[in-house]
Amino acid sequence: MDHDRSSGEGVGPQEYTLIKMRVQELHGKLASLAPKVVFLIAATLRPETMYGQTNCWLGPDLNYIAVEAKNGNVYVCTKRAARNMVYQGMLRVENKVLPIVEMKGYELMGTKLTAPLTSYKTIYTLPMMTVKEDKGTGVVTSVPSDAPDDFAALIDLKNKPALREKYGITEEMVNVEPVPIIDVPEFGTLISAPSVCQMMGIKSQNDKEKLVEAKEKVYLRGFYEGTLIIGEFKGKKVQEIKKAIQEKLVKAGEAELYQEPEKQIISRSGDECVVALCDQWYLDYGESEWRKQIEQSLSDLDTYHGEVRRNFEATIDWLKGHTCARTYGLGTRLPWDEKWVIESLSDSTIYMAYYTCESHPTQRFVW
Ligand code: A2H
Repeated sequence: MDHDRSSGEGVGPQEYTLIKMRVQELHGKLASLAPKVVFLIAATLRPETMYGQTNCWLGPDLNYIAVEAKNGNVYVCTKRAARNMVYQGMLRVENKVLPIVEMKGYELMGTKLTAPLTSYKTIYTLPMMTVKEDKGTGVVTSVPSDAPDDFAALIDLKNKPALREKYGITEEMVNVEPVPIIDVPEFGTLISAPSVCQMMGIKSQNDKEKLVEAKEKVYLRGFYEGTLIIGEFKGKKVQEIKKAIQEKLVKAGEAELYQEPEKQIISRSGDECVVALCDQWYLDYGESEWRKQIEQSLSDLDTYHGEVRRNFEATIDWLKGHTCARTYGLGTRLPWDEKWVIESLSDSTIYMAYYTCESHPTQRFVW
């Protein structure tokens, strides 16, 4: 909780879609994993762009591990991502990271992968210098049509034979072109990221400041005004079908949902915090009968000011499941599940109703 943190107060969870990219042939450090099925799992916020994947980015100097997933497959990602996953029921062993193989990004370069939705039958792992170890899984799927970062890193590899050589990348591996997947009215039939990069004179992933500006232009327009021009959701607005594509991928076993703190959180005991999937009691403020009653009460109330009424209405609309119990601290035990203690602010909200019929006077005043 917020007051248990020494940094990262107010930081919430960020959900990513993990795209499962199947390793076609197990070589080098991955050879010992045979006959298991091995996936590089790429974290994306834009599952609707997966039709345009052309390659996969790894940080050449980052550390990666292979871990066993719940379904018996093997996942390759950073240790930090695996540490979040073991608390989200995604891996075979829970609450502890057990790497089967450890490797550097450069040891995985040029790996052949099969990725969902893209028209390229094989895509390759390639180096990108700006992949961060402390974000997502450290595996990034590349959609150069709609992500300026991806486009810039790809042209770097196409233009620089020495860079390719350093990581054992052949010309064939970078012989891919951005695929038009999203139509943005202002950009016409041009593909967003390449045309904005060209307009702004971006020639490499080192043009960092210009890339920040290019990304702002491309992402906002692509997300709010874009229409998909490929696949089964062709003709639909990106905003409307993002969730449907995510669900379709998850259902087909081609993706998983994963969460991590949106920024680093350090606990007061000095540990880096993770997002864990835990059992939790909720106050069901969204329950329709309760909601009807509270809306009726509000309409009978003189709020003296329209602003107050609007604030109430907005909160009633927004408030759904509210977590109300924790496993430690001061407070009253939850009567029907005694390992939980009612969180003090929730207690003040419900005790007027609850203690009218079920009284625990001695516990209530232990502070
Ligand atoms: B997105 P946020 Cl088409 N290092 O996926 C650097 N970048 C990373 C990363 C890491 N460790 N992990 C994920 N990412 C990228 C697709 C895409 C993305 C498109 C357009 C925009 C976009 C294809 N690349 O992201 O800092 C991944 O790229 C723009 C926000 O958590 C991921 O989604 O906001 C995005 O950054 C997550 O960035």
